[in-house]
Amino acid sequence: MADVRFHSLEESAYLWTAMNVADEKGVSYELVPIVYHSPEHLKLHPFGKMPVLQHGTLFFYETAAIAHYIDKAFDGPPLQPADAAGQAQVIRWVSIVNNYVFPTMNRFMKERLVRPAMGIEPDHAFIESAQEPLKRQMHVIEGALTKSCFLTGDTLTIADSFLLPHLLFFGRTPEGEALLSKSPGAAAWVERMRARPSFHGSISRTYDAFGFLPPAKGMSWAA
Ligand SMILES: N[C@@H](CCC(=O)N[C@@H](CS)C(=O)NCC(=O)O)C(=O)O
Repeated sequence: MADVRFHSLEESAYLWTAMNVADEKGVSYELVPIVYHSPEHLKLHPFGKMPVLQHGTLFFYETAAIAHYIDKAFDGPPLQPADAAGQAQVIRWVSIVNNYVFPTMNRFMKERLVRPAMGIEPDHAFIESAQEPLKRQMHVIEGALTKSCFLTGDTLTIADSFLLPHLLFFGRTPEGEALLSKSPGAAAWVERMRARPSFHGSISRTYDAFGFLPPAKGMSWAA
């Protein structure tokens, strides 16, 4: 039996973060598909989002709480630093992803790739309005990843698992591909994340679910 269950749809970027944290920690999991906004889903998550973690009789929603719980409740390599400044750095990066990166890069990927792949007209106004924020976000990310191997230092933390889905999928858009080609620190980080054994736990579940999207042409990792 798996250590934990994730109640979610498999295409959720936040699910991938949670699975990546579990894979880094060595915690086994199973995916329990939800019926989006069904009474059962809303009972698990009053705001109708995903994923929700189940560990025995314990349930948690909000991916920051899920990641923290997996890190603290199980044996395995620590995925957060012990010192106050290191912890603050991790919280800052998780907040950056939640508040700036996810709303921009995730929506951008959907407008640029998913909608056209489904024959739906993208929101051109959003695509235009996202250009400057995307550049700013990549500038900040590149600044961190030229200084160290991972977002907050030379050891992977849960913060890296939060960023991973976004750079992977944004990198498949023309704008993401162009920005990554000018961001050697971020591009090397993507390669580094993909080379980790943890990547193969989550890739089979979520990345493959987006196999219908066009791969980024210049990126060796996007094929
Ligand atoms: N603050 C939530 C956000 C989770 C979230 O937005 N998940 C997306 C999937 S990646 C979702 O539930 N989307 C469905 C919706 O917004 O209705 C968390 O950290 O877990």
